[in-house]
Amino acid sequence: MGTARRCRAAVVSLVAIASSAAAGTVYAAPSVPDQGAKHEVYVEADRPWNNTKIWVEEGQTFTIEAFGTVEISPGAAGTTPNGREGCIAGEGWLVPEATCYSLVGRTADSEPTEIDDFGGYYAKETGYIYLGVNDENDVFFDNSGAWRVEITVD
Ligand SMILES: [Ca+2]
Repeated sequence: MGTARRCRAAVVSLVAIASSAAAGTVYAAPSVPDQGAKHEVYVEADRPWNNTKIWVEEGQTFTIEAFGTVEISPGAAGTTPNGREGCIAGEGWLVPEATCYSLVGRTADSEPTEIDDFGGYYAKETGYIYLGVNDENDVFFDNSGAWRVEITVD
């Protein structure tokens, strides 16, 4: 079951994440995931953003495939990563102008975008890839489930 979406893409720009290392701490920068390796992550529906812990360098391209369904409110029918067709998120949503309840992503603190079925994703800035369900910001708490996502760094 579950709708597979193949997305060639790079999403998402990033702003370098501020280091939280305390002064005097030896801090190792994250390494780029093995290129060509497929990384499996879960996008939990009950929080705005999920840090995939997949680190990409500026300009790097990657593909995203997403599977499964989540509930965007108690008892709601399962929602695939495609979201609710014909519904465009407004102000107060995680990513306004993107499809309601669709898979959205960003890198670091860059402008987020909808992860759709086509188009190339690339990291506009160096940092982690974040993914989420495009719900209204104040009603993530009643969501449940997770999409399974496979990210392959080109
Ligand atoms: Ca909700």
